[in-house]
Amino acid sequence: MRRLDRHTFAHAAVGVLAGVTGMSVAHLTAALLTPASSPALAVSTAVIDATPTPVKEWAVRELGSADKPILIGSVLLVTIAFAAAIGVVARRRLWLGAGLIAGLVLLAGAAVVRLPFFRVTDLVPTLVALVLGPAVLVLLTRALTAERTPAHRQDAPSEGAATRRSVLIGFGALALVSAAAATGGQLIVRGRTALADIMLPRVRDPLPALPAGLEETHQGISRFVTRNRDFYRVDTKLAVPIVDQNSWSLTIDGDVERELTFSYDDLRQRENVEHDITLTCVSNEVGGKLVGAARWTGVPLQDLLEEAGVGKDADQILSTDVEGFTISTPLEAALDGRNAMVALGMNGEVLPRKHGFPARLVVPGLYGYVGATKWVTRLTLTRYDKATAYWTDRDWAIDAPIKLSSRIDTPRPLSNISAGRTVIGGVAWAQHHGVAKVDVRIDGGRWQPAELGPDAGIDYWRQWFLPWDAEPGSHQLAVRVTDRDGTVQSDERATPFPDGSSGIQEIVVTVA
Ligand SMILES: Nc1nc2c(c(=O)[nH]1)N[C@H]1C(S)=C(S)[C@@H](COP(=O)(O)O)O[C@H]1N2
Ligand SMILES: [Mo]
Repeated sequence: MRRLDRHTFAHAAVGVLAGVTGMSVAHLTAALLTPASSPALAVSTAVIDATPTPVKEWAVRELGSADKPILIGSVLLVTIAFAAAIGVVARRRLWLGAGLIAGLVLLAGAAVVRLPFFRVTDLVPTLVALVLGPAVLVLLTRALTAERTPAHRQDAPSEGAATRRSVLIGFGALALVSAAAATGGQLIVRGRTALADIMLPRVRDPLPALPAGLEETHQGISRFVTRNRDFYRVDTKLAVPIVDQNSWSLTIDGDVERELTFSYDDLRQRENVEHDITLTCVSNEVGGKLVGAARWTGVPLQDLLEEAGVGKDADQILSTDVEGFTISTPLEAALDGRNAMVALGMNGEVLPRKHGFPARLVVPGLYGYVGATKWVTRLTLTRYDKATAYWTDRDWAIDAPIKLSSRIDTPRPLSNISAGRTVIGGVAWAQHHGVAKVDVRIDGGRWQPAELGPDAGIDYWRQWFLPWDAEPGSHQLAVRVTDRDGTVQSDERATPFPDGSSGIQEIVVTVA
């Protein structure tokens, strides 16, 4: 019985190695071609697409930016479990095992074919896995069986030991090859994402440099300008699209007088402008982290649309990214004079790949899912009753202005701080209306006005702080913002679905 267990383990390990070798070498192949066509990533993408909206919303909320690694990790674990079982099957029925591994790879192939931007060459990584997986399974299973054959054991013990050694060496070598291929794939993708040599277009009338923010004087308050590397990221991609700016273009079509197509250089050579805009995700909870503020460089969206000639029927801009993902934006938001733009730069740098290189939309006042299309390649003027977009197909609101909100950054919720003079501080936003006032409430008392940080316009957040003589004990701190039209942040609690969270953040801290 014991021997049987040990052998079962060995065969399960063979299955795992076959699965892992296939997946990792395929991943490396995909890294050289189209990263998202890696079979493991394609299956994860299919899982995302099949996930119902409430579950997705829960995942973004509870897992934040860990949602993708957790998803991919789960897909890998399930695959490895299947591969282990197949390894055990192959011990007695070798060709059935090989067929099952091939079946597993073909399932992943189906996920690759379903990718929205699928081209036939995207199947190359799958083919690599289709050859490697069954081959490794057959060869290792045979080697294991040979090692146990009585002929070796009795007649030529030294030969048996040699076979065992070569089996172990084979195992080790394959494990190393897999680790190297998977790591190599990741490094290649990272290398391909470097954008060091591209220059940002010159801006005709540069904005004055932003003043120093409150973070310089009050530790713990979010930076006035979110650094690109700290900027939140929300999208459906498991592999950041790697777009070649030289073959990329932006087309404006649909209900327009003339269809226009701009190359990357066309956009760079046009008059570029700068705007300070705070971007927020509809999935952000009150007090959450899915918000960032940056200075964007790019071309006014209105100029491009007017050049194309806006038709009479259109009421939405359906934007499409390089992989076919869509976002719909109310046309009015592009034409009502707000600083909507096709952005090429972020905080003085070329748009990072994660944030949409070569170009993305930024529409002040709208949540990202209705106005901030990254890797955008097409703007189609159409009607809401004719075409729908990715998130609205998943029941999120069609139009979604950002609700005004405020957040306490310091002290941290549930933290322990020492008694005495300290500050309560954070950020508040009321996009496209502007922050007029931030109030803080301590232990349910009266709302006290906080001091505001520098002002970068109505589309940009404000930092705020209130000095506080903290006395020992447990305290409740709340914050609310009022915009320049006099609208006060609502205390009515709403979940992010379907059109953004509302309510007042209230935290508890312990002072000792
Ligand atoms: N192509 C593409 N653009 C996209 C998304 C996406 O999934 N795909 N997500 C949107 C959402 S929901 C948000 S909140 C913003 C986030 O932009 P950021 O990742 O640069 O912060 O991008 C928007 N643009
Ligand atoms: Mo979002």
